[in-house]
Amino acid sequence: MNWMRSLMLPMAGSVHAREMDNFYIFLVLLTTFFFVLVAGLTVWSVVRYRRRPGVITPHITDNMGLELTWSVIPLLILMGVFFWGVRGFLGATVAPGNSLEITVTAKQWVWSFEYPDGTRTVNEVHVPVGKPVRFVMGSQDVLHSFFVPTMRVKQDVVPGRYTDVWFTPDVEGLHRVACAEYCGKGHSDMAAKIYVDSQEKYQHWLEEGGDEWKSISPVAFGKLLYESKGCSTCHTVDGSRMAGGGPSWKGVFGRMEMMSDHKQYLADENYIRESILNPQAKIVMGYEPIMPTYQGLLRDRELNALIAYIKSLRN
Ligand code: HEC
Ligand SMILES: [Cu+2]
Repeated sequence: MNWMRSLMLPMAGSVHAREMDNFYIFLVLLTTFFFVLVAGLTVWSVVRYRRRPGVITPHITDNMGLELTWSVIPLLILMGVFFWGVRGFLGATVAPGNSLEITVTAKQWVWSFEYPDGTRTVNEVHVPVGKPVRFVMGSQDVLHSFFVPTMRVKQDVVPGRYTDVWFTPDVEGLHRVACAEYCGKGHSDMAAKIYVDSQEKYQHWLEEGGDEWKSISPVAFGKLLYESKGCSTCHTVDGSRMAGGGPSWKGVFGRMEMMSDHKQYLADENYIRESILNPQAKIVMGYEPIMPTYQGLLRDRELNALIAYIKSLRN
């Protein structure tokens, strides 16, 4: 059956994909069998009962046994097909609880991806082999469709609501995403790459982080991190003080900061870095020591971007 698979279908990248293929090939074989059977019997009857001089064709009006046979056998087969289909459909609908969740945002004409730790990528996403991954998807403009041929999944991406797909990739390497819903003139360019990585490669990629920082300035990247890493829940950037939060970042950089122990420090790069990685070391006068440490949660590149952003708010 493998030759049929490779003849008719693209490579299968998950257990689900192979199950769908088996189902598909079964349906092709089943319908071929019945096509040949019915067409063959028709031709045979035409020949067998053709008009011949002196031969009277028997006049048969019904045959209970035959009618039951051709009703009951197809009924049983179709019920089997139905339950096989439902099983596959339900399996494809509900993602396992331990899935890696990746948020997908579609907009004309790019796919952007966001990981649980806030790492963001554009048109490229890495997933570990053998682990279920669930894509939670939304659109910022029109209808798109997330289609991964090798995983045999395709799902509309709709503005104003979330849809999802999931699969457990088990073939390492490059898989492709295409938009399968015509969405404007750049539709055919709306493609992304899914890299299914070994555990080590995936870990390495996670440490490296996404690629978004490559395309924007450190200040713009810092501003994104300000929102995605939760700083914005405690710090404003317009000079106002957030209730129960920390000092506004506006004007902090380069200023002499008074600590709760009445010592003063210049807020330079090192001070900011320490404030983020070890917030309890120096507590700004008038504030509670509630800031969590970001040690191990931010990459150096991200720290630098945050510092650049805070610097840009100097005045
Ligand atoms: C739960 C609230 C909270 C969150 C979240 C938070 N901070 Fe803070 N932050 C504070 C508080 C309160 C202070 C002042 C007390 C202190 O110095 O620890 C502070 C102080 C600072 C300072 C020193 C400010 C000054 O005026 O000297 C910097 C810089 C800073 N935070 C950066 C960050 C960054 C970057 C993030 C996100 C990665 C972040 N904070 C997330 C509460 C928070
Ligand atoms: Cu599209």
